Amino acid sequence: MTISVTQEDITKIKVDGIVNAANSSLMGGGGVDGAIHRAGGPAILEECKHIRNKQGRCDTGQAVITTAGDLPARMVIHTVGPIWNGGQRDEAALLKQCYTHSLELAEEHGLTRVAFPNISTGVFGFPKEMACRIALEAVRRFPAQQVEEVIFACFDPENYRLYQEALD
Ligand code: AR6
Repeated sequence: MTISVTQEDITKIKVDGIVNAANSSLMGGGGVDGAIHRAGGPAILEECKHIRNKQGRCDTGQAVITTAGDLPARMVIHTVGPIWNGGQRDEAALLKQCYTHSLELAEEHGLTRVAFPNISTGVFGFPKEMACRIALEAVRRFPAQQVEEVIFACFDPENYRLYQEALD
């Protein structure tokens, strides 16, 4: 599996699947979640509502999948990162699960190229350096069969630098 990093808006990336850093309501929000729903149009929210009605809220560390509406990507994987709470609430393990569960969904749906944002490192306050280490380890250890390429779409310069350094 190839791992790369780019500094761009994830809503502009043309891959099979992009990952959304959602919240457990699945009803949209700010940050990358807001950007994805804005750019993707109402179809994504409609599918999220359908999922909500069927299974209820999405727990932290879990992921669900929808189509991508008007986005150039084909599918959106919505995962719920942990809110940073000083590290005492299993945040690291939960963040790792976000990456692993998202990749499992990608495998199930035959997605070969997947782009991740830096889950939990915005509003949810997860320390960026630790999040970078966890994300890379989770992706590297994932036993991928379908997924050939993972792209880390870093939006802020600090995350971009961290991933670049870690991948060098
Ligand atoms: N493309 C790629 N990355 C982005 C984009 C974008 N268009 N916009 C922001 N980021 P955040 P969280 C980066 O806050 O911390 C929402 O309200 C941003 O620089 O989007 O997991 C949800 O509904 C940061 O590095 O997600 C939840 O309630 C990263 O995306 C809550 O925020 C994650 O920041 C989730 O918080």
